[in-house]
Amino acid sequence: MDARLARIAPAKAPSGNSFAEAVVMGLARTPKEIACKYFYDETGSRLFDQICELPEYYQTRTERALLQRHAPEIARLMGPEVEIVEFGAGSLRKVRLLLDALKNPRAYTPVDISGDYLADVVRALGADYPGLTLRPLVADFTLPMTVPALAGRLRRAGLFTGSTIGNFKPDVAMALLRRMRGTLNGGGLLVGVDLVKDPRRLHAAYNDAAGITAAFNTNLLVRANRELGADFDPDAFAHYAPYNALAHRIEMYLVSLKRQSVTVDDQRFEFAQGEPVHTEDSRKYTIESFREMAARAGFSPRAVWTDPERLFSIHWLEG
Ligand code: AVJ
Repeated sequence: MDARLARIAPAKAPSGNSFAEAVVMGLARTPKEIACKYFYDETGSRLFDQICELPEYYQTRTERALLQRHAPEIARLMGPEVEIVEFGAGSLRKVRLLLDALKNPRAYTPVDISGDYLADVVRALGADYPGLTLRPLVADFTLPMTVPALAGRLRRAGLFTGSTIGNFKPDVAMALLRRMRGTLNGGGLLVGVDLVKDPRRLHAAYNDAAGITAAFNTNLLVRANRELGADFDPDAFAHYAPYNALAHRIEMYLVSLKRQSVTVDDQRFEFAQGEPVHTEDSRKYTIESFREMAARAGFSPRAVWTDPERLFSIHWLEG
């Protein structure tokens, strides 16, 4: 390990059995559910990167283009000498667009639940930005957490991209934004938000022809088999992801294709033919509905950028 990486603050690992608990408790419920944050083991993180490249998944490329186009203005709003704190950092590809535009960025603190993956991508970023203090934190940002100040008590700017906010129920999303506002100590937050649109476009984005989203969804079962010794037959479950136009959300399920029983952690779970396991909601907002929620969370919504087709939006919220 080189000197710069050695200065990284010790990573806080999430508790070891949380996935086991989530599966066992989620399958005991009616309807059955497994929280979407468990998609992101290393395989899941890599499948998600493949989703981002799909022709149907317009979100990532639209957001990236918006970031690229407006980076100079965003950099001005964030100001010089900042510490960037990114919630759910993923592949770290988007932050580069900002780092290249920011005036003398001092530190970067990516927070992600996928520890091995984070270590990998941080190593690659460090090689390209020598002189930037890197502080990866392996943590579940949906839980309360403290991000200790770095030397120099740097001003913070937050990054919360990819429309990850859409995974949370509105009241939970608001509480999460409120907590992020606390973490940022008065600094602003840049949030990427997917917009309400033609339901056919949304449906296609979660039902891609190549079947990558289906593999991403089913990977939850593969992960349970590998990590928990469960005996799911992944082929006996179908990926099902309809758009609920009334509730403005994609709902993702794994549907049991037959009557079957599965054992996880010495517990048996019965599945009826056609019984769904709810694995994700991906809510879509209007520009106005998101700004309203951000304001209720204590932020002052300022600039907002969108593409000509109004597929996606990026919001600058002042702390
Ligand atoms: C990372 C939560 C924003 O909801 O679009 C992609 C995850 N799920 N395809 C989304 C996802 C299926 C993605 N988020």
